[in-house]
Amino acid sequence: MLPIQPDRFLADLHRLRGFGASGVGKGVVRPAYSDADIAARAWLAERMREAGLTVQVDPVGSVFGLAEGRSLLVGSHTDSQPEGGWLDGALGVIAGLEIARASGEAGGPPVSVVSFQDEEGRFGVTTGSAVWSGTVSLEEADGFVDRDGVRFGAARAGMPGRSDRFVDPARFSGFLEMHIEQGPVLDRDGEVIGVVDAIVGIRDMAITIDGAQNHAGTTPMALRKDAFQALARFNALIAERFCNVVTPQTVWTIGHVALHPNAASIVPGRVRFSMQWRDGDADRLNRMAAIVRDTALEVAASGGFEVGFGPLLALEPVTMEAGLRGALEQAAEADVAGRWRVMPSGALHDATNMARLMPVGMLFVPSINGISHAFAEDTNEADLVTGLRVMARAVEALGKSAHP
Ligand code: HGY
Ligand code: MN
Ligand code: MN
Repeated sequence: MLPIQPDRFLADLHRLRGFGASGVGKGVVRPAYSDADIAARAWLAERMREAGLTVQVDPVGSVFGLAEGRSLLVGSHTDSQPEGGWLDGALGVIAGLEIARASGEAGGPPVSVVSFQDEEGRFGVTTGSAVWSGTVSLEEADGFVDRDGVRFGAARAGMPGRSDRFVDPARFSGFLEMHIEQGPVLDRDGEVIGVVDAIVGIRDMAITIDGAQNHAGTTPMALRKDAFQALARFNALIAERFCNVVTPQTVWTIGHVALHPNAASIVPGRVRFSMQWRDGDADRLNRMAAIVRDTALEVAASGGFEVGFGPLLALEPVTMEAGLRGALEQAAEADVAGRWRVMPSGALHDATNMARLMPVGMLFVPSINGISHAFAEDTNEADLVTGLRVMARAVEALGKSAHP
């Protein structure tokens, strides 16, 4: 067994939490390219150097700690949602760091580590790994804007120490990502490990509806073009129309709404909102896209509104590679027989993009009460360590089998 040190791993996880600690529970506020994110990445790069890895920060700010020669790549992301937990992404990066460190100390298989940039989609969806994998071109990504109108191109220019070269994916034999489940299944059923078989796909698009801003006291109801009412109608209609298409596993979310000018005595003239939907079936995602567009256009036409669509960001569902999945399953069975399961991921991960470049495998540990993308996100430390052990076993076994 690789000589992983659980105390060192947990101490580093807690140190990383210190960058952007929210003050509420173990929450963090560390969005991509924020001061806290940049400081956390500098700290991480130092830990990688101490572990004997060569640091390369790629053009978008993803931080790689490279082992010599051909290696497995292990990691995730260290940016957070605007309100996030301490483990989403951070767990996979620090697990990778500990495994690379332990393997280096024991003369085990070479292991490289990565923290991808903007996994949480301040600008897009898994932007750093999407650009590296070619899912999105750098030119296209540079045009993405966040909810405050900042461009990705401008934000990445503020990330210090960037190389002008991307890392060559051919140097890696595969990508392993450990993550919290972010859902209720393992916690509810008293299991400690999930081996992922597939990751759902996603579609995400900003929609703008323009009506007419006017006085809230004098404008008769029949003469209004109220952008909020248009959004409310759109929301009700898509819920009805999706019924014919979705399964109980399909999800959709309007998570960000910017109403203009957002004042009690003004009929709102404009709304910009996010429309996101996720499912394991690409065809269903595309049928939902047609419903979204048609419904928005219909609402606009019937009420005299203008509608605008932002770029449709799309990631297809992916399956995990059989060899890496098998290694994780065997490691789970050896460590926690009867207390693990195979399961899909309803959350997105950098592994989705990595599947375009190399074999990928993913491991979950439980989320207490299934909470994530919230300050209350947490996992028992014993479960974090179990995940680390299972991952280390798999890495060691893959090293022995000379995973191609
Ligand atoms: O939204 C997601 O699934 C991921 O956490 N960014
Ligand atoms: Mn994550
Ligand atoms: Mn997340």
